[in-house]
Formats: sequence, structure tokens, C-alpha cells
Amino acid sequence: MKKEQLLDLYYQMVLIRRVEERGAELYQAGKIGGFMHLYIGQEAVSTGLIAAREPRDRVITAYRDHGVAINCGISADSVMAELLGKATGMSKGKGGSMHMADTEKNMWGGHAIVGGHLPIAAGFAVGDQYAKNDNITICMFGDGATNIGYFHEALNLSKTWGLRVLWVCENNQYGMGTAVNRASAVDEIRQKAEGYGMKNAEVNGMDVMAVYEAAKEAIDFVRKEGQPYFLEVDTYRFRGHSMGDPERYRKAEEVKQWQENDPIGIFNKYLLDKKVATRKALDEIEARVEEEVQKAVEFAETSPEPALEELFTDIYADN
Ligand SMILES: Cc1ncc(C[n+]2csc(CCOP(=O)(O)OP(=O)(O)O)c2C)c(N)n1
Repeated sequence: MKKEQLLDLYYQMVLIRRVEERGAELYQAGKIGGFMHLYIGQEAVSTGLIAAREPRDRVITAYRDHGVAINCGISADSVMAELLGKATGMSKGKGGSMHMADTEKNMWGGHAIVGGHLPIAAGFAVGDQYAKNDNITICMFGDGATNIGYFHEALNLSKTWGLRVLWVCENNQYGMGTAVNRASAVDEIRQKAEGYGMKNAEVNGMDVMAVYEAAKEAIDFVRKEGQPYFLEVDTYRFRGHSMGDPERYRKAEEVKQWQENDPIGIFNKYLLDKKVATRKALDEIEARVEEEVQKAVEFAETSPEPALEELFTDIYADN
């Protein structure tokens, strides 16, 4: 990867972190309604993964979607405005935190029903198969979603019909307050893909370069072979499941240990050690992000709310 691309990945990861830190403050100030699930700690996953796609490849994910939106090229302004429920958000302020989507950027949401978007991903891939193109659908979901019936139906069908889907399980060790091994028969989630005869791999999700390499290999396989692939990414969320989670199900010590493996810190060190960038250059990126996020907050706060008539639009497709 070229120097500019590496620095861009760093920029994206820092941008996700700062947008969410400010988002959390605004939430606590009562300016954001509904549920909000932070991606902090998991930034390397979507950043490495989406860097490996081509723009024609679709991305679909669950409700922990702010980072995915940013990696797909949706602006901090648009993400922040959507969080605040403003008309200038990419979902016109009607989706909120869990429903960020911009189909022109091939970001297909943002879905609140656990496992509910997996059959949609399979459906996209059926559409591509009919259209005889080799576009890929990248479908991201949590470990908890792999205990849902839809997961098994979608995986089975994708292998049976030879669908171009890259299934990506972000194993952040918990589904709400339930540790993986309390809800899943196997704690190495990729074993579930074995049951469907599906090629699979596991990668360290705190290392953006490792995620990128694994995703590249997986995407090449899916595109060339016309077969699905299952990638398990080991990661950790540093914050609660959603805002206001008292986190009684895990020890502060455990969180601290994972925080020592901060994906941004790891990548910062990588860039310095490999002499890709100087400390000054990285500081400049961080300063640029601070400014961009400050502007995004101002943009969102001064944007209008959706008009009342908007209640009745965007319910059915136009044609
Ligand atoms: C069908 C369904 N059941 C239950 C819920 C409530 N719920 C919201 S998030 C969640 C946990 C999902 O965990 P996981 O898939 O591991 O994703 P993570 O939150 O860790 O990113 C549950 C059970 C839901 N939204 N949808």
C-alpha cells in the first residue's frame, strides 16, 4: 500500500474515534435521541475491510454503523447531522444512529434487527448473479447474530447457490451483556462456516493491516471463485453495548487490557516504526480531524430538523 493510502487509513480511524467521542458527549447532553452504539475499539475492522473493496462492492452492516459509514466515504458532517436527527443527515434525519445508509456510496445500512440484514445480503448477491456481474456484497455482523436462524439460512443458501458474499463476523466477545461462550455452542465462530463447507479465516481485528490483508485475500477468492467466504475478526468494544450500559458483565481489568491494544495506537506505532510518517505528520492528521469534527458538530447543530411532511416520504420505493 502506498504512503498516502496508509495515512488515509490512519485519518479514517482517528475520524471515527473523534466523531463518536463527540457524539457521546452530545448524547449525554440530550441532543441525540434513541439508541446509540459506539464502534470505539473496533475501528480497525471496518477500516481495513472497506479499504480492500472496490467501490462497486456493496457493504451492509448492523446498528454499530458510524464507522462503516465514514469508511464508505460518507462525510463527518452527514454522520453527525444524522445522529442529531437533522434533515442534512444522509438518511434525512429519519434514520438516526442505527440507520446510516447511502446507496450511491454502496453503503446499504445500518440495520437494527439482529441478523435481519443477512438475508438481504444474500438477496443482493442473487441480484448480482442474475445480472452476471462479479460484484461482491460484504456483510458485517456481530457474534450474537450468529445464533439467529437467519444467519444459518443465509450462509446455507450462499454456499448452495454460489453467491458472492463476504460474511464478516466482528467477534467483540459480547452480545449485549452476554459473553460469546454463554450463548454460542462454539466460541470460535468460524467453525459455524465449516458446517456449511465454506472457506473461512480468522484475523486480529486490532491490527488494521492484518484486517486489510485478510480482506483482500477473501475478496479475491469470492470474486474469482463465485463462492462465499467467512471471515471472523477478533475485536473488542471499549465502550458499553449502547449508551447507558452499566457494564456489570465484565471486569474493568479486562477492558483495560484490551485498551492497551488500541487499534489506533497500534497503527500509529506501525507507521512510525516503518518510517511511513513522522510523529509531526500524524499529529497534523489528528489536528485536521479535530477541526473537521468541530465543524461537523457546528453543521449538525445549526441544520434544520426534517419538515413534518417528511413523515410521509421515503416509505415506499418511488417506482
Ligand atoms: C432479533 C433481535 N433480537 C434481539 C435484539 C436486541 N439486541 C440488540 S443488540 C443485541 C446484541 C447483538 O450482539 P452482536 O450481534 O454480537 O453485536 P454487537 O452489539 O456486539 O456489535 C441484541 C440481542 C434485536 N435488536 N433484534
